[in-house]
Amino acid sequence: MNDLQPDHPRYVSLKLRNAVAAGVEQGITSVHGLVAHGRGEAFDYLIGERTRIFARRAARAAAAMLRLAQYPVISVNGNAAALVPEGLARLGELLGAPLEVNLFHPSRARERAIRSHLEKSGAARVLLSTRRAELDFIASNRRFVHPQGILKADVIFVPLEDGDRCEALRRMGKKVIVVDLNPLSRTARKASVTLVDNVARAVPLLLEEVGRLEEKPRAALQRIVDGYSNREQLRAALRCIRGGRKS
Ligand code: PTJ
Repeated sequence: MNDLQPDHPRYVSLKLRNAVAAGVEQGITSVHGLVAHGRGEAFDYLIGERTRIFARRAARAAAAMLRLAQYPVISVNGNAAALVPEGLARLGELLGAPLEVNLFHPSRARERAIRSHLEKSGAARVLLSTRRAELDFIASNRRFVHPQGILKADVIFVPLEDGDRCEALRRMGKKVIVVDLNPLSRTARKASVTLVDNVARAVPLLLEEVGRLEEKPRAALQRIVDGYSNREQLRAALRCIRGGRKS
């Protein structure tokens, strides 16, 4: 790793880049994850590398949806595991939800490395994919899931990924909350709630919101969910990227 100093003008961005590169070296992140991260960096640059109002609104709706869920599950890939392992472990703890490792680029060794990394970061229950349960409407490796995890879940939190599985999960009648810096991606457009933000900022924000909504009655949580429009927030994100409006 390079010798990165906190006074470097691009310190935070470079720190995250280092975390993903370290993930590859540790066998957690796929080499393709570096490319995906670079794409994310470009979008992050365009939104000013800070959490905008559309992400805050989405985080609130996401937190309410997770609080209302009967069986929430947190899906983890190689990039999310490298960037926010403690945050995901804490979210699982707050929600009483299992984490499930679900990869696009198949590798049993990487799945095991991610599980051990998440456990070291505090996760109580980490599931791996199985050949006993498959999702409908999807052909990629992501179709293999755990029967007590994504297959059973009614609400799934998915920090960044490709779009196929999001679409499949929605077609199976599940609610999907995603983090994706690209508001034009299929994942962003197909999700129930999309936080257009860096996963490194979005997960702490979501943790805060989930904590804040702990005591809220179900009817109030439902009103938050009902009042949210993902399409509107994606439009707001696009306006922000085009520089047409302060968001
Ligand atoms: O670990 P695996 O095998 O499951 O593979 C994971 C990757 C990410 C490689 C795989 O899912 C993939 O190829 O994803 P895509 O199709 O490149 O999509 C990644 C999306 O995440 C893009 O829309 C990026 O803009 C977005 N993204 C990248 N980094 C971040 C991000 N969004 C939020 N925060 C980030 N740090």
